[in-house]
Amino acid sequence: MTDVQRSLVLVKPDGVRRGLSGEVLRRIETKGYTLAAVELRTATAEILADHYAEHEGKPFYGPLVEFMLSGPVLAVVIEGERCIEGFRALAGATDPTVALPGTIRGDLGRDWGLAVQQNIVHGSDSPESAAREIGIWFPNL
Ligand code: RTP
Ligand code: MG
Repeated sequence: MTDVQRSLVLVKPDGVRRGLSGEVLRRIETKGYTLAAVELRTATAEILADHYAEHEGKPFYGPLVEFMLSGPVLAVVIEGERCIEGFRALAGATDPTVALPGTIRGDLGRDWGLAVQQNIVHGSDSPESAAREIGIWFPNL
């Protein structure tokens, strides 16, 4: 049964700073997903309050928002059959130290001893999250 999805991917400020935007896009495209939108932009406190509403109140929330404001992000909408789950598999585990080799976080990330896990990418975790997050970052899409 066909289940074409869209997912919101962000190359986070650490990924953009380290010049990994192209590498992330390459992995998305070689997996076979298509790019529906790509835009380099700087987040705002308002956007992040919406985007990370589920994490408000957690100990890492403040450092996470500060990190996400520390430089531009590459906001991307990808499209393809089961791409939400598929991109999460490409990204690997949240903690880059234990993310499996072969994944974006496992191959390209590590612990830098900083206040929050800097793990290169974000990917929507469900169809509901994807619709909500695409609406936040690309309201005209
Ligand atoms: P993402 O939302 O970025 O795709 O990552 P995720 O689903 O794997 O992780 P999530 O639980 O949604 O957490 C969002 C982001 O917050 C930072 N984080 N740091 N204990 C920590 O230091 C910690 N826990 C979460 C990470 O940047 C994580 O991706
Ligand atoms: Mg998440």
